[in-house]
Amino acid sequence: MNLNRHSTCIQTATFSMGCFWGPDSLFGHLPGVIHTRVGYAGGTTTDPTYYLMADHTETLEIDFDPEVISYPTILTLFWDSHDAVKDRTYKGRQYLSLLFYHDAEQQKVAHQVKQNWENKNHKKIQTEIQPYTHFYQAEDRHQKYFLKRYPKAHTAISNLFPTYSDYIDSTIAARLNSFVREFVLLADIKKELDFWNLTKSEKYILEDLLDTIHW
Ligand code: MHO
Repeated sequence: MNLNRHSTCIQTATFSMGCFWGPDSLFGHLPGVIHTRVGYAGGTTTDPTYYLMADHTETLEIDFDPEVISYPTILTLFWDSHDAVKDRTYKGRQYLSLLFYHDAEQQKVAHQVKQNWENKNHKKIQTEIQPYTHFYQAEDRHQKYFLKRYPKAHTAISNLFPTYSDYIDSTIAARLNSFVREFVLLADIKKELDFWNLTKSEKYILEDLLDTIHW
């Protein structure tokens, strides 16, 4: 099954704002956000891991449909949801505030939204805004981290997918990883399913599962 929200035009946003578990669940519930993944970016070493992160930073990457959610909306939530004003070097570069733009348009918008945020809040943002070069996906245990605290749900949903990485990459896993942190109601996820590219039977199977899982 391809239980993903459908879109013909997908863009990617990549940013760092502290421990990546939290932003994964915060951004995962937003209609228009199709995939989320956590990883490492911004450093100079190749193939970093959690224990060998070197000068990389914990980073969230999301694929989104700009017709449903705009890049400025994403960036406003980014700056509203972490402290980008204070010095964040207490753990080297692990928890820095970073923003990686994917093209000239994102670069322009990033500086505009930053300026607006500073004017509104009368504070100076320290976020490093830099061109995207590479994102290294983190180990499976860090993906959809909070959802994994519900092993029955985790197993039931993952069984719908051909591979584990299809499940980790799915819109439904992103939404449920938000739901368990109370960023979204199950009822709202169910309503949203009408806008996904599901067949009748896929929708039925998913709704039935959401109704019967004991959270
Ligand atoms: N070690 C911290 C943060 C983990 S995060 C993936 C904790 O256990 O909360 O950096």
